[in-house]
Amino acid sequence: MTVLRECTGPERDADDVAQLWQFARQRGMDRERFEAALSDGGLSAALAACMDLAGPADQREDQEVSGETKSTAENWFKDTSPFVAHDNGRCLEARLEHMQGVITPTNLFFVRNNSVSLDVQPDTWQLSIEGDAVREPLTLSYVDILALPSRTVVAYLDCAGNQRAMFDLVNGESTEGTQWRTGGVSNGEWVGTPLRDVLTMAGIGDDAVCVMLVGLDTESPEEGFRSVIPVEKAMHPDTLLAYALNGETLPRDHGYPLRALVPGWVGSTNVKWLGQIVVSSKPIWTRNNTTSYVLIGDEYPAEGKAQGQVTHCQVIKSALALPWPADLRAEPHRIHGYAHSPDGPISRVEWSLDSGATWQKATLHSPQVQYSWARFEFAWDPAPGSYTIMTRATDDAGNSQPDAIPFNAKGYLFNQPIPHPVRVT
Ligand SMILES: Nc1nc2c(c(=O)[nH]1)N[C@H]1C(S)=C(S)[C@@H](COP(=O)(O)O)O[C@H]1N2
Ligand SMILES: [Mo]
Repeated sequence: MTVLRECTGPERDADDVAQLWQFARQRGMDRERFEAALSDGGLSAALAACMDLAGPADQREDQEVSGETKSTAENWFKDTSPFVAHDNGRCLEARLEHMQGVITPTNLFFVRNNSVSLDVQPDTWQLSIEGDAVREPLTLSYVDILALPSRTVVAYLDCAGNQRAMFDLVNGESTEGTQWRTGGVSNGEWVGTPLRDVLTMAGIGDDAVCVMLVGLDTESPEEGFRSVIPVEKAMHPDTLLAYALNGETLPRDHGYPLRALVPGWVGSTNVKWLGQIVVSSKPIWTRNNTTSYVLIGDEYPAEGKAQGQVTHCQVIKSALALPWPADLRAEPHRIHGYAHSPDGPISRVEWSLDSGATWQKATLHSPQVQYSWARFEFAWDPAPGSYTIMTRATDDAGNSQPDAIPFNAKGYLFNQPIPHPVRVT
């Protein structure tokens, strides 16, 4: 497509080739063949040659080992054993205690599906950009997207329902939905093209108010899992159409070939297996901003056609990287955990053994880049007994986890300090 050439200036060529070579290599192409395609027909010829290959090397191996297309009842592509499975195996909760660093390895990255994981073929896949607030509706192929200028963003992805089980476990209030404890969140390094570049190419108008991102899922409660974000967030340079996670092609469970990355916003806005983008001059009301992902409760006034207050940004949280409950020996430990806030870097994490009557300061591991979470640690040398350890995070903007939050029926955005049960023997 001509779009490719118009959006890649000559100064980007070296970058684009390096990026494409990384992609080609993952699909099992050798350098000689890559160079040949490149000199024959440039970037698009090299990409076309990649498309002739079966798929990312790691995923191909999976299929060979099992001797068939990996399709358990739940259609996972990744090994599900490191996770806690929920909803008949439809959702995979990460175990924070398996994570050793700041970036969550892809094999430990949580998965939240309303449908099953899709197996999309990139050579026939297309993304359409349409709606009454674009002047030049567009259709882009995978090849087109990969050739656009890219951006790398480190960001955590936190499900609106992460920590939902705590409404019950901590506050004794039962809520509807997947009973995530602390692992409906992970932190990744994403590469993609800024959504705003694609919207600009499509001639987005001044009258645009919102952008609807639509997935290709056929089985989710609404055909095509979708999410509506305001135009300001859609045009933010860090909002991406992401095709890589942690240095590799985006895995199928995480939305291959293309997903939205909406940093700091609830997980559901990060639509996977994208197929369509609708730019609208009027608000759009759909399941995911009227009945789902909406705070329904006395303290939350309803907005528009929603049953309550629509979720957008995530909230400041912290959690320990320990099993629930944790069993520890009576000896010195370094206890770890993670904290994140959409409003700025974490400046402080404190921990308490007496349900928040007194607090001690934990150490933060490293500076936080972009929308990354922070890893923290503290030393603890317990005697045998039963404990709860509570943690509380504060960010640079002065926000702290609140002592108590109002109930909402679907259990979103829990962020009270969690009393994590620990037995020491
Ligand atoms: N197409 C599609 N996109 C989706 C979903 C889905 O079910 N279908 N689930 C959403 C929800 S609720 C979350 S929390 C995140 C989870 O992303 P992950 O599975 O890559 O961790 O994806 C979002 N994007
Ligand atoms: Mo979610």
